[in-house]
Amino acid sequence: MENIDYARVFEEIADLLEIQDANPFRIRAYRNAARTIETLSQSLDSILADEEAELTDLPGIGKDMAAKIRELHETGSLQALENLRQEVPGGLIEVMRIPGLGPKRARQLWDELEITTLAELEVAAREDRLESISGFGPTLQARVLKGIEELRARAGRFKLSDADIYVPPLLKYLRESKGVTDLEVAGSYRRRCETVGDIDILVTAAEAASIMDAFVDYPEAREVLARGPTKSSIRLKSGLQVDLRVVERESYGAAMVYFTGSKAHNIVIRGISRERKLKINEYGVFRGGELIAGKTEAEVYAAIDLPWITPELREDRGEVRAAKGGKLPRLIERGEIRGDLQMHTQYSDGKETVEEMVEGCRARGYEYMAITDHGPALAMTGLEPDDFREQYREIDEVQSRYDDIRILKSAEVDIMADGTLDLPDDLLAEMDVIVISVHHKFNMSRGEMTRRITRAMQHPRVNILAHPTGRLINRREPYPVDVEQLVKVAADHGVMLELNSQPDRLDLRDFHLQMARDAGVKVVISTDAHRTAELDFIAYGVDQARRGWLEKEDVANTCELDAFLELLNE
Ligand code: DGT
Ligand code: CA
Ligand code: CA
Ligand code: ZN
Repeated sequence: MENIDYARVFEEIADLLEIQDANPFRIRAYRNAARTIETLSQSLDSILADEEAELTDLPGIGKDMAAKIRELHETGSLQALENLRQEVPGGLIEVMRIPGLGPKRARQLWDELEITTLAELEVAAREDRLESISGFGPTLQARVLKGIEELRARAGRFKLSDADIYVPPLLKYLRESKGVTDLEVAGSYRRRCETVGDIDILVTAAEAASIMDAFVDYPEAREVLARGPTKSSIRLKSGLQVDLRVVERESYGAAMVYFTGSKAHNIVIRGISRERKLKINEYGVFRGGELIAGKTEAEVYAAIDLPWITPELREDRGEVRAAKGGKLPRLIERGEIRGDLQMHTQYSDGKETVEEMVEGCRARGYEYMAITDHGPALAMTGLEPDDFREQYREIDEVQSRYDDIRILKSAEVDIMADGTLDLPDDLLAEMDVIVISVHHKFNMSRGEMTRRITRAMQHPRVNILAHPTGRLINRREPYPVDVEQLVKVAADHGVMLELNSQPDRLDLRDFHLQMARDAGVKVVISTDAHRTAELDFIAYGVDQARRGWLEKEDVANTCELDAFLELLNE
């Protein structure tokens, strides 16, 4: 089992307990355990294999949790979960995840309307029956319907970071099987899309049948959806679907181009082929019946007079025109990032200390970093001005011991509903860099929200607008906001826009980044790390930046420290 599979079990228990209105401490214990497991750098299976290792040494894992982990490891299931599943209808978990609902309301729907599935919830909402329950009303009912629709629209897509858990072990397994020559992933996964519908793998092999056997026998497969001589499909236990195609060596490049897509990109290059009286498909480029290219991608593009195009750009957003004109961007690379400009510590909702975060950034070779704990508007965890001053003294102290990294004093300042900031100007004046963002009151009109944010951006000390649209992939739509207007105000007032690298944020999105770049607005790629391990999320940010056509020059935190500080003062 992967760590995330263990974590999912504990999350499910916590959800079910919450619907049952169980003791909050018990619920929290399961959630803490899930979080610990999810972010371990070592696999639980390998820890369990080690006689010496003690699970209870892990944070949030007591005796009881350790026993449950062992039970899961040994039996593949958990009695406690099975019992709960008997007691609570499984569909209520989905019901509870609809925005505006939650465990308490899911419980109410169950008690009062006997709703146990999304389908039943939808019928009840369409028949106006939710309004009759206390605490519900027409607004909530409309919101529930919208939530169900949104859920359906994105059903089945995996976040790229989740696919990244399941794909590498499968590739390793396949590469170790007999007779494999080339093996690569194509499709949206190769283009580094923020979510993937399924995984497309291409293989060349001495013997197609034996690689197909290995594929359908993959121990992590839940079911075999199709099995053929050159194409098979499986569904993994995680629910992720994988297609595997075996192709001839002389067609490998053509198949990579075709199955990498996107569909829209393929259509454009097919048009170009036609202009040249050529035919292009997954087998190659043909003049009449003669194969003129197919072995490598470069050869295929060259046959239609194009340079090789990076997969991240293959979205029909101008890449073929740019390729023709020799104007393809030289995309940013991960190694060019010199600092991380958003992260949290134990002062607010982060899990590690200032010093630990500094060590994490040094380990990644950064020259600068900003500690950006939340301001007071963030309920429960936000800091008051005095807390920031205390933290800044600690930063001075830590800084005095390191001369290879600059620790910038900062805050993630909340934008209030009226566009003012949740921290006073005298404190802002003590900061090296100021990051602002919206964390509450999302239900505004597009015009109001845009005015709110642009007003905050015009505060003379503000440097960076963080996660500008507030969306959470697969969980929350962006708040209504005019991103074009944000880009314009950013250009006019020298504000940088953040690309937040949290795999469920990736905000701004790729096409917004392209918009920012075209307007000459600098982008900052930050991780918003809440622990040092999350500093590695930068890879997801860089992937999306590449999809947004960004070059080194477009990204402020590729600058050396002095140049970056100069940008802040512009
Ligand atoms: P996904 O799986 O929804 O995240 O997105 P993709 O891009 O991986 O799409 P998928 O798995 O349906 O197909 C893989 C690639 O195969 C796709 O990017 C382009 C190519 N392809 C599939 N169907 C067609 C088609 O009808 N026409 C063309 N031109 N290409 C296609
Ligand atoms: Ca796919
Ligand atoms: Ca596919
Ligand atoms: Zn934040």
